[in-house]
Amino acid sequence: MESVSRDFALVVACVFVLGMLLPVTSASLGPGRTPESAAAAFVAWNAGSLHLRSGIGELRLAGVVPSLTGYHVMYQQVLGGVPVFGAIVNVFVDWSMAPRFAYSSAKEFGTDALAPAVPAKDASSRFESTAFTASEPSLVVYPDGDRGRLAWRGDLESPTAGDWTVFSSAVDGSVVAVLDARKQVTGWGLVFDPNPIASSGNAKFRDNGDSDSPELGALETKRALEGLDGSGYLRGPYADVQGGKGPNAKEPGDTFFYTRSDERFEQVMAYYHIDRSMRYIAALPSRGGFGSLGFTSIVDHPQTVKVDQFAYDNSYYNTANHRISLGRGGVDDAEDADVILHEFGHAIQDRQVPGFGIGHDAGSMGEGFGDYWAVTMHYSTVKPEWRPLVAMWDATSYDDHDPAYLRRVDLNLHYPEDLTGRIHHDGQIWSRLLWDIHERLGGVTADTIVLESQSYLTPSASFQDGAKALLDADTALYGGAHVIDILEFLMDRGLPFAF
Ligand SMILES: [Ca+2]
Ligand SMILES: [Ca+2]
Ligand SMILES: [Ca+2]
Ligand SMILES: [Zn+2]
Repeated sequence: MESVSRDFALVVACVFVLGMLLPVTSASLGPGRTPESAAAAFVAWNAGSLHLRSGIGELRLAGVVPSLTGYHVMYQQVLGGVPVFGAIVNVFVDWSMAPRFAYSSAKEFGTDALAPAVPAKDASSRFESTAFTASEPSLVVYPDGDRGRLAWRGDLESPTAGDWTVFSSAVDGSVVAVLDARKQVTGWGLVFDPNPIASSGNAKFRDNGDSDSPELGALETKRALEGLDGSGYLRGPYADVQGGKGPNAKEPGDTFFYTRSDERFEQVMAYYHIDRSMRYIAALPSRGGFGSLGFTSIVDHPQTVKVDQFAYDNSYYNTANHRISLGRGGVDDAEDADVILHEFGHAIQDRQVPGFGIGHDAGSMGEGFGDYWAVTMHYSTVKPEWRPLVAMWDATSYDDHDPAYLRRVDLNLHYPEDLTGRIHHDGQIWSRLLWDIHERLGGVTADTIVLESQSYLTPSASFQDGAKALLDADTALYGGAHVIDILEFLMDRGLPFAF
């Protein structure tokens, strides 16, 4: 009984049943027929086209679900006593008890030997050695391309790191598949990416009091908003966005199409760009496969963001309440992804080393990393000569350069003589170091080293600590393959380092 109800839950959760319409077969089934008997007869007639080598013999009744038009008799495919994950035959039986058609995702494929070489207790201890609580392992055939792999299935839960269904080979213990067990919806929104000036390559745009224009409207680009929780709000596993002076965006259909004069546009900006950063970090190549936690501390809970919070032109991350607050002075700060991502940079560091940023050096590295993070995230959408420039749109309200920018990561500043004591300025020594590493090693490798290095530090780390951490991270991650490059760039900046 237990296994029947579990399999039935699987039917409901199954997201990849393949549609396949079979020809209607008429039948006279006689009196006393039930949905089950009608469906069983239908399966017997159509075993070949349902991909059932052994006909009804490889199906186990999973449940009968009524709908407006009849009954849906669902079977779980079972090979050698082992259920095939997601392999369901769903037979439609109308109100007159005539079976009409079926949808089948049954598999006709070769499988591993159907007796596990890895015992259940080994799979169990493996699942439980992670940061999760795990269900008892259950044996399944996991469809892997055109082959069925015998696997232990574990349903893993964590209050902070999500819920996952993991399939571990019952032949050799390797990871076969990891599925996100949370049901989420993908919505759509209009955003600047990263901002109208950098994305268009045209420096002429101005705020004009937050007004819409056809040219700016053309740069409001449709993007998928992933992971929405289905509440209609801009909430998901990685971002939780709230408005300032007006209401929180709420769209029951998860379509968030606003123009920049509507403050909900800024809310969509915050959701999209933080969610995108989180997904990027979560997907960085992890070493060691499942069970190695990667940058879990960064991505394991949503970042709260409040946009359009105050009328003055500032934004900040607060290490006490862990929130990002963005102002609406001049260009609304959340209309420029660089500003959002700079603040998110502070959040990343706080998630790695709580309270990071005490004192001049750590403060400067925090500002430099925030600028670097904005740049590495906008890199692919901005023309090369403007990539090092941060917040080109927000800066049109207060900067006289042509084009305007808040800061840049490619200045030739030198330690210690170019220090001013102001961390936003001095952070440009650090961001230039990171930029050079990025340009030499490429974004993914540089970002991985930089993020990993930050995990080693204390909240009041010195430049020398930060430099050593970069070298330590490269040694741990890549066997020191890039140590010579990093040393070269440290010397270019005059930054102190020691092994
Ligand atoms: Ca706006
Ligand atoms: Ca602003
Ligand atoms: Ca404004
Ligand atoms: Zn900052």
